[in-house]
Amino acid sequence: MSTEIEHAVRSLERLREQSPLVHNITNVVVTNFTANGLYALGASPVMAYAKEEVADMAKIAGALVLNIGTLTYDEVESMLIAGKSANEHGVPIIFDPVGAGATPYRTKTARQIVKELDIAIIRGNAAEIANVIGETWMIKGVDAGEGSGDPVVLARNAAKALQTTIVITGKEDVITDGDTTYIVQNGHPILTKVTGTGCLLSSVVGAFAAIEKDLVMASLSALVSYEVAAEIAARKSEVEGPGSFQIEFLNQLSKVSSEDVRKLGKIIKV
Ligand code: ATP
Ligand code: TZP
Ligand code: MG
Ligand code: MG
Repeated sequence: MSTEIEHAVRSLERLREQSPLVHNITNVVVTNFTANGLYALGASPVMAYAKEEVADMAKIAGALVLNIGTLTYDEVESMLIAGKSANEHGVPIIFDPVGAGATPYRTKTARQIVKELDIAIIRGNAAEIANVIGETWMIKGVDAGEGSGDPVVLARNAAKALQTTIVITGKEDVITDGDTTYIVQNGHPILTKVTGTGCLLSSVVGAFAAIEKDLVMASLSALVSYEVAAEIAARKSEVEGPGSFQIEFLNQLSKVSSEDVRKLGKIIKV
């Protein structure tokens, strides 16, 4: 796997050199954490929601991230306007279908977004991805519930059905465009105790997609860098729980090095 790890290392270095602008239309829970996480890693975040400006912001961004965590009618309208502008200007769209399957409105909206826009990458937990493509998988609010399916099969089905790159996260993560598939084995369980670690990851995937045209490799580079940073943060002796982890994780996103990624990155091609 050293070729892929070297690719991830180069992408991380390029991201820090280029500091791409990432336009986020995200939820009210994670807005500040997302902006700080993108800054820490080396990207430039902007949050812009007004329908009067989203088309203009999306077209100058390196990536557009749409996240339906606390969706409202007006926000969905802005997402569609921003998304159409991004598509017209060749800006990759990353979609996080937070809570798809939890309520009929979320499910309907997630399906509307993937139908009306050309989405580059969808990142979610297994339940969210299953519900976007009409498969059943239990979901509890915004958290993945127990599912009996195989995430690799689910991810490949979703990639083929939606013609996009799919990233399903959990204890292990699956990345696929339907043909090429990787599993990432990094991360730490404490990530599930801090809200927004999935949402921030979707925006980090956006930052990598802004500087890397191969969407599978962009996703792989994002996940390995992010999860190695999380592992290092979790190991620090002063991290006693989710509160200090959240702060230390931001520190480590800014510090995670090529050597760390080489030493700790764990990926498998399947
Ligand atoms: P959920 O709401 O179901 O937690 P999410 O959108 O918050 O979903 P996660 O699947 O929790 O997203 O993924 C966020 C990050 O946490 C990813 O980098 C993922 O690899 C990591 N992660 C999640 N669960 C674990 C785990 N048990 N062990 C290690 N890393 C994990
Ligand atoms: N409720 C609506 S959005 C949100 C919550 C708790 C944040 C979800 O963040 P993540 O990254 O999916 O855990
Ligand atoms: Mg979570
Ligand atoms: Mg989520």
